This record gives sequence, C-alpha cells and structure tokens, in this order.
Amino acid sequence: MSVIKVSEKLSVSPQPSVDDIRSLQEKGYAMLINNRPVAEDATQPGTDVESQEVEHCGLTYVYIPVTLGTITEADVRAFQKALDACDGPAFAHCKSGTRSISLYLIGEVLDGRMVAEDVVEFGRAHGFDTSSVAAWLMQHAGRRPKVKGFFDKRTWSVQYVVSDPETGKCAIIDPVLDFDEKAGATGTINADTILDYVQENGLSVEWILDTHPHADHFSAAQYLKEKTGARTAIGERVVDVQKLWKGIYNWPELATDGAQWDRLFAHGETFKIGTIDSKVMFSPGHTLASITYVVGDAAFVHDTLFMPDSGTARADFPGGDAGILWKSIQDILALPDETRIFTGHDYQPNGRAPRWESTVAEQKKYNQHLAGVTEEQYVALRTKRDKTLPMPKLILHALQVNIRGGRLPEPEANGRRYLKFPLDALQGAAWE
Ligand SMILES: N[C@@H](CCC(=O)N[C@@H](CS)C(=O)NCC(=O)O)C(=O)O
Ligand SMILES: [Fe+2]
Repeated sequence: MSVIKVSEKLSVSPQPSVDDIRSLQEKGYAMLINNRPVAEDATQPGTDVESQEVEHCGLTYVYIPVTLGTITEADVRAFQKALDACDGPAFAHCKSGTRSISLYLIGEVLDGRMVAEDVVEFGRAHGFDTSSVAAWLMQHAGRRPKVKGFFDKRTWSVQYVVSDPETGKCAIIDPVLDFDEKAGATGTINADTILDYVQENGLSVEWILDTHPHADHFSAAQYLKEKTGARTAIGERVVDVQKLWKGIYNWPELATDGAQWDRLFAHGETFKIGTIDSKVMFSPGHTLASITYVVGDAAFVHDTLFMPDSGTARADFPGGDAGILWKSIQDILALPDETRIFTGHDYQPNGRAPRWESTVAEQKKYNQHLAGVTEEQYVALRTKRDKTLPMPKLILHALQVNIRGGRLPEPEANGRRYLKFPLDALQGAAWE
C-alpha cells in the first residue's frame, strides 16, 4: 500500500486491502474516509466490510462516495467536516487516491489556503494527476459570483453589486435613493457610490433588480436605469401590490400592470448575469410580491431571513402574512447548505457592526427565530413581535415611489414634486 502524506491531518492512498485496513490503527490513523462508490469493481472490499473492519479497530469510518466528474461542493464540505471532526490523522482512499486528494485540494482553494494555479503542480509533486481539480475550479468559478454589499446606515439597508468575474457583467440589487423626510430632500449618494464601484472595477450593468417594493426607503432603480441603460426587474406579483396600494392612496391613474419595469419575473424563471445562471424564487410573506434571486451559489433573500442573530423580517405590512413567510423561508433553507445568503437589512442587534452574509447551514443552525422552532411557534412569535413594531417611518412615502419602479411623483405645474398621504389608512399599527 503506497500511502501519500498530503498534510499533517491527511494521507491518501489507493484502495487498501482488508489487511492494510487492519494495520491503520497501529500506523496512528484515527479515521478512514472511503471515497469509492460501492461495487465499482469486483475486487474492492466495499463499504460494509470496510466500515466493519475500521470500527473493529476503533477508528471512525466515513463514507463519502464520489466520481471525478460529479464532485459537488457539498462533497468537498463533507470531506472537510469529517477531517475537522477527526482527532488524529485521517486516511482517505478511492481507487487510486486521486479523488481523495482532489476533495482536499478543492477545499483548500475554496477556503483561500491555496491558489487554483498551484493544484496541478501539488498533485504532480505527490504523484497524482489533479488536472480535473483545475477543471472543477474553473467551472465552479462560473458559479461563484463576486458580491459586494453597500450598507446604508440611514435605513439599515444592504444594496448589492453581484458580478461575473469572467465577463465583468453585473446586476445591482435593491439600490437605495436617499431621502430625508424632514427636509423633503432626495439624494443619490448611495446610488453614486455603487456607480463608482461599477466604474472602478470595469463592470457593465446588465440588470437593476428589486426583491420587493420596499416599505422603508425609495428604490434607486429608475435613477440607475437612466445612468446605465440597464434593464429593471421585480417579481411579477408586484401587480397585486400595485392594486392594493392604488386603493390605499386612492390613485385612479396608477397603472397596475407592472409596465413600470422592463421585466417581471415569475417563480422559477431563469436569466443570466454574464455567464452565471440565475434563478427567481417566489418568497412572499413580508410582501405579496417578494422574490429571492439565486445567482450561482448566492441567494439574495432581502426581507425574509436577516442575519441569524437578528431573525427574520416582519410580516404585518398590508399583504404580509407570517405563515406564508415561514413557507418562503423553508424554501430558501432547502437550498444547498453552502449557499451564501445575502440579506437586505441589518438592524445591528446590540450595536454590533453591520453584517449581511451568512449561509443556509448557519441560518438553519443559529437563526434565533427558526432554530428548533415549529411553524406554529414561528407564526405566534412573528405575530406577537409585529404587534409591537411601529410602521417604518417612510412606509407611506416609499410605497408611492416604489410601486412605480422608483419613479418620484411627476412634477406639478410649478416644477415641484409632491407626495400624498392617506390618514388613518393603516389601522392597528403600534405607535412609536
Ligand atoms: N425603524 C425602521 C423599521 C423598518 C422595518 O420595519 N423594517 C422591516 C423590513 S422593510 C422589518 O422587517 N423589520 C424587522 C424588525 O424590525 O424586526 C424604519 O422606520 O424604517
Ligand atoms: Fe422590506
């Protein structure tokens, strides 16, 4: 048996015989990881025999079967998790050892401990052909967009530029148009900061995306469309939000066909940002029209999940529903564990610095509204908390702009724009 030491924690080997397996304990190994699917060829002992022998010797047995062409990030993470959990050195094998070393190398590159350019040389130095790792990483880079978040302190909003490293094409998600309600002043500081980033990084904007008609700030979608020429989009159910608020604002001229956007996305629709496959998931509950954008391995969930220490979004706006929000959140949590989750707000609990990135795995484990909580408990908790929350201070300002895709009201004869508020239309909300 030719065993190759790859790191302090890991050695890889071709298929060991049963006698080889029996000798692992005295050689100091604490774990055997089998990366070979059962019945690959007639001579391999197979997972049952291996696990029996390994456990008989007091070692831990882990079975992560892979084939070279179909390795997923989940396999790589499972391999890393097993190694992390192992007290001593681990022994991993497949038929030749190539798959085992490949899982290790992909993990090292994903976590930034090695650069992709070095994997082939590392393999060669250890006697393996790891060119398929380089190919995997190339392909995977296409799934892994670059995400830059911009935090707006005034509204605790997070705006994003998500870009394809290969083509420099990008989308802007949930941009904020600044507004000071005391002076009635509008501004483009946030949006211009985003445009500066786009320019400095040589990006070209393909899409300006909103996750929902926001109730706490104006969308800068229209301003950014004028500046970049990119197409605007939102979820198709925005027409229901338009109809709802058309009534609340008593606004007969408001068009409620969604024509204010270039594209309305239905659940399951796909589109591209550069070469990166993107998909829309319908995520109602916070609003009637909320959607999640899944761009490669990144999900832009806006007001569904917040950071795990912050819980989830409220569900008491007109058209909101805690039970429906629960279901939308379950759909998001059904994405692969390693999916990066980017939230739309961070209310900085206990005054901590703003944060906006987590993973599905972290959310499942730590979200303080969800971990160990049933649907019934969630709906009760959400409803109780929502009764204590005053309306966002800009809800009446913001909806009349955002249901028109971020267009301010048309100027009156004197050239000035005016907002209009219904009185006593939002019943039952807590007072500040
Ligand atoms: N105080 C904020 C509240 C904003 C707010 O209600 N945010 C919504 C998202 S649009 C939310 O889900 N908040 C959750 C919470 O406050 O627990 C404001 O006035 O703008
Ligand atoms: Fe919101």
